[in-house]
Amino acid sequence: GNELPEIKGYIEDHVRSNEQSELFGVAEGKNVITIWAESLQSFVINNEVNGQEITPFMNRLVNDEDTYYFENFYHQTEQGKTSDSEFLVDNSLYPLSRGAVFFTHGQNEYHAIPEIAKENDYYSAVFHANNKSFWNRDQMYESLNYDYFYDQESYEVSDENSVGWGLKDKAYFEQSIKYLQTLEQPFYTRFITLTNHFPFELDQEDKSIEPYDSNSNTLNNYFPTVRYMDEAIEQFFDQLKEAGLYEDTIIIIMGDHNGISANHNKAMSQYLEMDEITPYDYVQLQRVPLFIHIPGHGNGEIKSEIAGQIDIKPTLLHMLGIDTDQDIYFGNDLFHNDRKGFIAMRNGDFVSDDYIYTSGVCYDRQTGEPIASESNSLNNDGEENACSPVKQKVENELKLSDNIIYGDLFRFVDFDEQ
Ligand code: GP9
Ligand code: MN
Repeated sequence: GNELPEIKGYIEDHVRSNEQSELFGVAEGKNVITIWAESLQSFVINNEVNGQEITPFMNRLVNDEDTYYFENFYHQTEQGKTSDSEFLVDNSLYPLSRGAVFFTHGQNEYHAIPEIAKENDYYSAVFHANNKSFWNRDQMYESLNYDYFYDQESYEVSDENSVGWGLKDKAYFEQSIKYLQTLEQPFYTRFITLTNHFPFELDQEDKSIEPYDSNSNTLNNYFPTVRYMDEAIEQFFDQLKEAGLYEDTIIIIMGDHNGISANHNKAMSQYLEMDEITPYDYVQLQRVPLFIHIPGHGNGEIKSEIAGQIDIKPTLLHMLGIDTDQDIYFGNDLFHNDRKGFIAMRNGDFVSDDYIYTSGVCYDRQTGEPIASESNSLNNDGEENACSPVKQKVENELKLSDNIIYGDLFRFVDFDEQ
């Protein structure tokens, strides 16, 4: 544990803010529902296919007075896909650059949201209609201190109500409500959807919009399944209202990671009416929606500052009125302005307030133009450019996070000491 002083020092100096967020305590004692919108990318929000809106419900939420929408929010996942996004959110630590930390370090000591929430009288549960051992969730959820996992066995799954990976989202939410109603309150919960998963299969009867027309069936079929998920989430909101759970609950909706890989860049450029998808564009396509919905709040707005999955833990805990002075994490509260100024991708690429760094090239974030292309290689000959100072910070931060995981360092931390 002799790396801990350096890690704590880094967090004091570069991550933690002394400013209290403007929303500190706004959701104190309220229930929390987080909805993992499978493979949802931001490019579909307020967009159309074949002249049809793709996500009418979420589009309304963007401008809803009780909702904050983060339009420059990035996923930071790697090979662990959904499980990496869960890891990022609950711990505000980075997943690993290879493999899935849910598998490789499922028995580590963590200090995740469920544990902290429990100290504040919260009950925690995950709802996901897949096999409980997928991504080693059954083990990892114990390490993260979840109270209960409503896995596939909690659901009635039949040929009629399933497609692709399993239970359709609408049936999934419908069947979840009865469990949710029995939970001790306040609760912290996660709902992980499944229908909008590659290869984006959907029964004809569930298609409210037509597929796109390009050489990529993946991209083509993505749009109707995204719409289906949008409808399922809308229904869930209605069901929460009917169940009397809506008023006392804040709802976070987040895309877990991209659904359309670089293999479909040609079709994507056709859809977006661009000449090509450059490496800069591809980074921008890693934006996923983040909505924070606070019923009755009234001050919601569209937030444009850069943000990432690493930021959710401090943001949410502060909204619940839980201070994080003794905690160890790498994200920033999205409701104060005193932030690090960069979002690190797990492969070392990053987005900063001013630049986007990818494939060894430094781009202007606003224009997408490469900067100082003559001396743009950071790695090969060590030349400096505008991205270099942030690149060093990103590498250091990823290393410190890795050290925590590889060394299982939270075994040596007493998070309650004053
Ligand atoms: C599986 C679901 C999808 O349970 O979370 O996983 P993914 O392939 O997106 O990581
Ligand atoms: Mn996923």
